[in-house]
Amino acid sequence: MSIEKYTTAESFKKYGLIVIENVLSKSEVESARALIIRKVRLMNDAQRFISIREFCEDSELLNFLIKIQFNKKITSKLKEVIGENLHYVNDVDLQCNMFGVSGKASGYHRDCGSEQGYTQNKYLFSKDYCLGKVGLYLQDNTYELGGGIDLITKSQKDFKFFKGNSLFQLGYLNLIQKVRFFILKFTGNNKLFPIKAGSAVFFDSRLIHRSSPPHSIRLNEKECNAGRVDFETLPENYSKFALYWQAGSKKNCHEYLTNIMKRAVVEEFIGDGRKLNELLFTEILSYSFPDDYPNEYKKQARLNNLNIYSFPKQNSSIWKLAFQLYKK
Ligand SMILES: O=C(O)CCC(=O)C(=O)O
Repeated sequence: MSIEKYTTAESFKKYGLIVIENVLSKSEVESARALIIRKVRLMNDAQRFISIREFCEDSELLNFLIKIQFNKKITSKLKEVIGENLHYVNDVDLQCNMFGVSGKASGYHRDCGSEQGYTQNKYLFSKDYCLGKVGLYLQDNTYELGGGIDLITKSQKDFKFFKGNSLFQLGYLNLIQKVRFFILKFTGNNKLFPIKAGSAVFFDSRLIHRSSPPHSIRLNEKECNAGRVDFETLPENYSKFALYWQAGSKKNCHEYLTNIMKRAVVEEFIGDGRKLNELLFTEILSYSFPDDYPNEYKKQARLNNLNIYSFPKQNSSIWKLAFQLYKK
C-alpha cells in the first residue's frame, strides 16, 4: 500500500487520517528508543504506559515530548487540517509493547467515546466535528511484529448528520457498524497501515482502528488485551513504542475532556480500571494548563503558538485529590 495519498491535508476529511512522514530522523528514533527502553526497565510489570505525570516529572521524557509535540512538521500539518483553532488535549500516553487485539472484533474499535455509548455524544455526528489522535511511532509497522495500527479508512463517515435526526443517526451507525465488523472478521488481518519509524499519523477519533498484531509472536490472553509484553517475549530491538495524544478544535477538545470525566468515574472508580489500578483519566484531569506544567513546556507552547486545552485549576484540584486517594 502506498501512503503517498494520505499525506495531504485533504486526506483527513476524505479518508479520516493524515500521515506526517519523517518527523524524526533515524538517529533520533534510535536515541528515543534507547531512552524509553531504559525507562521501561525500571517499570513494574503491570505498567503499560508512560503518562503525563511522568513526562512532567522526568526531564529526559519531557524533552522527548517537547521534541515531538512541538515538532514543526507535526504542528504545521495539524494546523493545515484544523486551522489556528488547533488545541492539544494532553492525555499523553506512550504505549510500551502493548497490543489490543482481543474480543469479538479482535481489537477493532473507535476512540471517540464509544466506550460509554454514542447516544449522549451528539457532537460526534456534527458536520464540523474535528478531533483526532496523533500517534508517533518508533518502529516500522510490519505484519510479523506489528508496531503501528490497522486502519479502516473512511469509517469516520459512519457518523452521518441526517439533519440532526438522532434516530437516523444511530440507526445508520449501528447498522453499518455491524456490517463493518462482520466483514472485518474475514478481512481484518489485511488492514495494516505501513507507517515507518519516526513518522506520525493523525486520525479522526471516529475511525475504526486497532493495534497491528505481531503475527510472529504468540501472545497470551492478558497480552492480547493490551497488557505489556515483556522484553523476553519481544526483545528490546523489536519492541513497540508509540506516543499518542489528542488534537482538535477547542469545542471538540472540551467535549472530549467532558467524556474523559465520565470515563474516569465509570471505568476508574467503579469499573475495570480499579482492577488494573490504572488512573489514566483521573491523572489527565488532574493536570491543568499552565499551572501544572513545567516551565520549559509552557515556554515551548508559547513559542510555538500552541494551545493546550484543559479544565480550569479549581476543577483539576478535585481530580488531584481523587488521584492521591485512589492511587495505591
Ligand atoms: O496499539 C496501538 O498503537 C493502537 C492504540 C489504540 O488503538 C488506542 O490507543 O486507541
